[in-house]
Amino acid sequence: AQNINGKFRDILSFARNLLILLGCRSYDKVTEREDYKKHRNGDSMEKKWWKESVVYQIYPKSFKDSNGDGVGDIRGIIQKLDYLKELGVNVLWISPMLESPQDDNGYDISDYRRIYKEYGNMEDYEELLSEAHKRDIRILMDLVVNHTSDEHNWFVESRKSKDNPYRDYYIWKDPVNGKEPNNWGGAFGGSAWEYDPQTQMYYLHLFSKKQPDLNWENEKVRQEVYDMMTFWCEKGIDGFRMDVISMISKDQTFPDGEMNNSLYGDFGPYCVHGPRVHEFLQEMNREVLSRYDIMTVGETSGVTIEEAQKYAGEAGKELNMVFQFEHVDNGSGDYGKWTTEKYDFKEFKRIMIKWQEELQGKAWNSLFLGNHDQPRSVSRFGNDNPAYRETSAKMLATCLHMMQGTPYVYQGEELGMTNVYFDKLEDYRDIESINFFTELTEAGLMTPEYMMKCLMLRSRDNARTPMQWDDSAQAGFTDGESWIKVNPNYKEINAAQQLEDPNSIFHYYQKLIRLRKEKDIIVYGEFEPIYRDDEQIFAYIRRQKQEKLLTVCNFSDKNAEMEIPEEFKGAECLITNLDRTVFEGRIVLKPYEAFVLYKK
Ligand code: TEU
Ligand code: CA
Repeated sequence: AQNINGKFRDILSFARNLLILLGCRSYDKVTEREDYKKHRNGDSMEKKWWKESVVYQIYPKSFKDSNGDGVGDIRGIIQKLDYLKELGVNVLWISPMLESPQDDNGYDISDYRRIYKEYGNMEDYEELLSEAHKRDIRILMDLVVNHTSDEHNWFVESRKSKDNPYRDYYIWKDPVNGKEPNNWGGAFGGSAWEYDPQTQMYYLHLFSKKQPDLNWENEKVRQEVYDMMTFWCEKGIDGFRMDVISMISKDQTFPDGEMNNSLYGDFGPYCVHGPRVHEFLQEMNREVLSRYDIMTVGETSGVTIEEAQKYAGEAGKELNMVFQFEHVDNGSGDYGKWTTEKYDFKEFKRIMIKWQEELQGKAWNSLFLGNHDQPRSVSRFGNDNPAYRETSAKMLATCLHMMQGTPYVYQGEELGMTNVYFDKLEDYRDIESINFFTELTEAGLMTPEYMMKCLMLRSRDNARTPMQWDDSAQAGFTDGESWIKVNPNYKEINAAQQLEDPNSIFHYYQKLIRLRKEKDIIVYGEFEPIYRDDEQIFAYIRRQKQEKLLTVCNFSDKNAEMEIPEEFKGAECLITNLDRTVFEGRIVLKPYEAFVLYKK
């Protein structure tokens, strides 16, 4: 069967090349393809559409509900494509919309070729693709192939018997001394092993017990994944965001992990950047990715600079880029993210500079401060006190969008949406938050009061409250009962109000995105930090031939003094979040002040 599939893909690829040669595909597709091949063959830091892009992440459940059932859906996204076009983004990463029991809001897929019924159907998805493409907006699918749902047919079969043909699609182990095969803890609390009485064995699930890990050692599993990816590429999707792709290869000895303060052992050293991960991704590239001019970004929690150069090296043998998480994992405590510790600005700056300096010319950066797993960026890294919220949100955007790499805007970040700070457990929906509240308080490791404070600051639900479209009931997200409460500040913070206000955060993002399109230096310029050890200011210069760009950001709620470098005398101010007019000599920055100077 594998052989036939491989042959099928070869025929497909030959036919597509023939069509291109016969000019049946538009010219730009051909150039992109040639262009892409050049990149794939490891040419230098060449120009690529995905390097010049700005990506907008949509969490479909919370974006826009079109049929009043309180859950976002595909038709709701279609309704908002013009809003996204207005913002200026040109790629959408949409969190999973495939069939799922929603144990982890869609990151538990039970059918890779069917749209989740509450989001719509295949026709809706095809209409979304064509409507987006009409607006020159590309769409990335969220590829979740480290695990499936336990309701996927493969797992339903696999758990039936030890000799079922699907048994080895998953990772099954015998009990050891009547207990779990090792001490690994799951990322959502509890053991990473679930006992299945039907065959009296344990299966591995690094996430929830309804998310059994696929066995990537099994070539049949890999073939199934490549066939499914080809199916979606043939439908015209423009790429993949790859969920926890750094975890697909496990150390086959499955040894116990370090306890480091928690109730279970750490699986990280044995499941992240495992022994065959690059072999598998190079195979995926040969079998699927290299046959299409698509964009790929790997979610590689725990990635280092060295690993990133393998996953996303300019040679293009694996992926185009990866997400690193050092900057958002900064400030973790004994129980990981469950702490009330504020992040450390100097450490944040050191990490961001490291990734800029050590990847440039070797691999491509993804730039983000927020996503569906992180607290709202203005609450975490800025200041959501009404006096500073807008200025600090614009400052954070300036700092991120003037760097080298592809910027990612998380839905609502362009409005300066804030954490919701739910103070009742029943308002939470996220499996990770609810499981850890129970686990850490029942084990007596945290008081319920302290853990509630941690949830209010760090729960993923802070990023999952409905998008705030206007000041009507439920923020214009739904005219039904929303699956999760709307943030009460929607009356002050919403898209309608900001579209009317030329000085809104929305229009500031729109200008930053436009600058990236207009000025090559923002995409391809060399990165050079200045004020490296300053405790308040994050400043850096971008250089390209005789052009230069200076970005200055005051990350503090205090004034900050600095000297504008002489070489920027007479420079043009491209954008600023306050009303400064003098950009020379010694200046005093106001709290959260940011600006960008440009000189040819
Ligand atoms: O997240 C992987 C991951 O590491 C998460 O545990 C995340 O970093 C953590 O929750 C932050 O506290 C991916 C998806 O982005 C996430 O939504 C899924 O829950 C997870 O994989 C399992 O698919
Ligand atoms: Ca709906």
